[in-house]
This record gives sequence, structure tokens and C-alpha cells, in this order.
Amino acid sequence: MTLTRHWIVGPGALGRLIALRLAGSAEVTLIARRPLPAEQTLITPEHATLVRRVDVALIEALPSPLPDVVHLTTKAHGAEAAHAALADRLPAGVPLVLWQNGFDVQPRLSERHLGPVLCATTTEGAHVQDAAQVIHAGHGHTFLGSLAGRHNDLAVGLADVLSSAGLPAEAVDDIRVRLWRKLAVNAAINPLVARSGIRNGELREAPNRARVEALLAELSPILAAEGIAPPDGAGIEGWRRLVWQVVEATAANRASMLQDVQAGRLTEHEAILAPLLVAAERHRLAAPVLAEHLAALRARADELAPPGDGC
Ligand code: KPL
Repeated sequence: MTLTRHWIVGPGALGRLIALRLAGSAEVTLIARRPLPAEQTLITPEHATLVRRVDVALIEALPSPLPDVVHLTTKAHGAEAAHAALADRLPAGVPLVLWQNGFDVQPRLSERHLGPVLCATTTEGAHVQDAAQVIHAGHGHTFLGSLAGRHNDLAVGLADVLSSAGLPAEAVDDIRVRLWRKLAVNAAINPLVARSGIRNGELREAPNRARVEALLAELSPILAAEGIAPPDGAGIEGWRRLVWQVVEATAANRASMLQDVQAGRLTEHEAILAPLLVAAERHRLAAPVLAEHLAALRARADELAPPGDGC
């Protein structure tokens, strides 16, 4: 299987991080709605400066030749529109990798795309400095797999390509569980920090600590009913350990949802909170704290200008 030519649709922080890392060893085209400087700089976690030229194409003028793989790196709420803009101009069979947070678009796009679909979940930390510069804030790990447990060779091949480019990655057969675990961590942290305007580490202090615990008390039975176990330990203890570990490890960070609020962008509340509330309803579990966060973030979204698709 050849994985030389990569299209990366959605040149936000994650898309450009992947593009710049891969550009050292692969042919990379960034696909965007707006022009972007071809010379891009990545500041590495070790404070090195990596300058690379990448091809940039507008989504309405797709380049040739065709890619070996398409990475969709838009925000969750932009993924379906970006895919729709692309899909009828791609021949059937081109693999698609979904890099979105939450668990919303992944099942739908896995059905809709006419080719193999992998989902990715990553702990790589990156943020945009400006149109020509991305900060790779911290190294992480990426898991890849298909929701139906298929396309293992593709996942292994792509994990190799990413790992060799400096983004350690691994093919897994339980990507659904891994996506839900990240969703759980995001749900326990992101709405609270986004709405309070605080860094992750401030969740350790009163009254925020109790607010995280209230979320954990709702999340744990929902996740159990969905068959999602924490990585280490069981039940609420396992989720508590995971969430507080992430809070410690990211104490100085502004979470992605807080960055979105501060930049006046739409947040990923639908992809992160709505699947939990749908699951809670399905299993007849009460989730008033999650519901209040979703309602507040929806109210904020209604006041924003119509969203772009993050591409
Ligand atoms: O993934 C994150 C984010 O910022 O979205 C963390 C740091 C885990 C907080 O939920």
C-alpha cells in the first residue's frame, strides 16, 4: 500500500502540525477555504524552528494527482461540510482519516465515505500562532482504527508513516472506546474551563473541584452503560484517576474549548456533550449538569455569527 501523497483538509493547528511533520518525507497538500502561505513554520516542543514549504490548494480547485489518503482535520462541526465539498470529486476507494474530537461525525462519515475510513484520536498538543506559524506545544500519542474493526493494514501503514514523521501512532482495534475516553475527558474539563475562563490546573481549586466531581458522577454511569471502561481501574474511580491525571499534565494549558470561546469561535459542544446526553436518554440516566453545560454552550453558539466549516 502506498501512502506517499497526503491531502490535509482543514489547516487549523492539528492539520498544519500533521502537514509540517509529514512534509519532510511525504508529498503533502493542505486544502483550505482561504489562501495560506506556502512557507509554514512549526515551533517544536523543544523550541526548535522547522520551516517547510507545503502545497496549498483551495477546496474548490483541487489539485492533481489524486492523494493516497485524505486527512480530515477540521473541527467536528465542520467535518461533514468539508467532506461534502470534496467527496464527489474523489474517486471511490481513497482512504479517509477522521481526526475530529467527540463521537458525532465519525459513524456518519464512516458510512457515507466511498472508501476505507479510519478514525484518529490524538493527545498531540498544538495551537496556531498565525497564518504561517504553528506551535507544537507538547508531544502526544495517536491511535488509529476503523469503527468496524476493518482496514488494519491501512491503520498499521499510516501509523508507521506518522511515527516516522515524529508523530508516534499506533493501530488499534478498539478506536470507538478510545474516542469515547477522550470525549469523557473533554466533557469533564472543557465546558467548565471554557465557561469560567480558567486554565486546566485551576480545576483543582474550590469550587471547581466539586464541579468536576459532579460531572464525573454523571459521566461514569453513562459510559458504563455504553460499555466504555476507563483505561486504568474501574467505574468512577478509574474515570476520576484519568481526568485528574490529564488536569495535572495540562495544568498550565488553556483547553481547546476555552481557546475557541476566547477567539469568538463555535465550540465543539455538540460533538462532545450531545452524544453523552443522547446515551443518557437511551439508558434512562439523569444528566442535569451535562445538560446545563450543553444548553449554555448552545445559547452562546446561537449568538455567534453563522459558523464556517473550519476548513
Ligand atoms: O484535549 C484537551 C483540550 O484542550 O481539548 C484537554 C487538554 C485534554 C482538555 O480537555
